[in-house]
Amino acid sequence: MPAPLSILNPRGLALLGMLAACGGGGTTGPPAPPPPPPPPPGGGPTITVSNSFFNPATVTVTPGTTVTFTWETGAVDHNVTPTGSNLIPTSGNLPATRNAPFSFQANFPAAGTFPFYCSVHGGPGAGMAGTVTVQP
Ligand SMILES: [Cu+2]
Repeated sequence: MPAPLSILNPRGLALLGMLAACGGGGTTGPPAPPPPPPPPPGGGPTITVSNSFFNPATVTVTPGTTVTFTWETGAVDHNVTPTGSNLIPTSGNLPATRNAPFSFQANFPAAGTFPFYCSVHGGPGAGMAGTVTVQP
């Protein structure tokens, strides 16, 4: 007389274990949202160079911040001239006028006040002028 087939033989237990393992690994949720766009280099603000003003004209940042000056589309004949002896770090001075598209970055490693103007459309503290204030 043959032995009855047992449902609890070792092979059957292994099969049950495999079925259980398949239950929890699925990825059925909605796809993850796309990551946010990266911050600008240096993490600092952008000053837009327009016809004929800086926007914003004044920014306040902490030491180590990089400020980006970006010529707005259509902006022509502008420069960034430091007022007095407080040269804008990194770039120092941009005496030559530039037309869009143009952009440059200046890092401000230390506290201070850095006024600037466009020598074509402004003067020290007047017209097309602005200030970067760096304070801890
Ligand atoms: Cu200008």
